[in-house]
Amino acid sequence: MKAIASVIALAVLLLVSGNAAAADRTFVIEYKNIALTPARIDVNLNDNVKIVLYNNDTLVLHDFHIDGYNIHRYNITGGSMVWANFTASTAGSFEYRCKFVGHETMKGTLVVKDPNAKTPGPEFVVLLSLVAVVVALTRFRGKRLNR
Ligand SMILES: [Cu+2]
Repeated sequence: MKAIASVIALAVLLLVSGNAAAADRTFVIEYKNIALTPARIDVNLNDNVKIVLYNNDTLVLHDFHIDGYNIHRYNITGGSMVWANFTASTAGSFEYRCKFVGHETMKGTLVVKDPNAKTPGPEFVVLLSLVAVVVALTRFRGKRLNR
């Protein structure tokens, strides 16, 4: 019985633990017609992130801010590219935006996920069912032996 319990414990550990390594991630955010594309960027915790900012509004000045990461790029001229490199060291959702007056619609969300967060997936339900069956069988066998 201890062997079965050990195998189940090991399986649970394997299912709920991740071991994703930090990756190099590059994104291009385009400024066009007072909008930012994409409006959402997803990375994993500790990824090395490079965001290239391309101002495709030829005659309009923009800027870029992720306040939660203390990233600020000012006066991105029309037709130019500027970039920001950083390590995604804090998990969560962070707004990025242009702060020019009238550019409030130029915003998006940087989502930094922790791949090692303990969030069991659907396979966990299968495992729990298996545990329930093993426990039930053990009790049944125990009752028969006690007669
Ligand atoms: Cu702008």
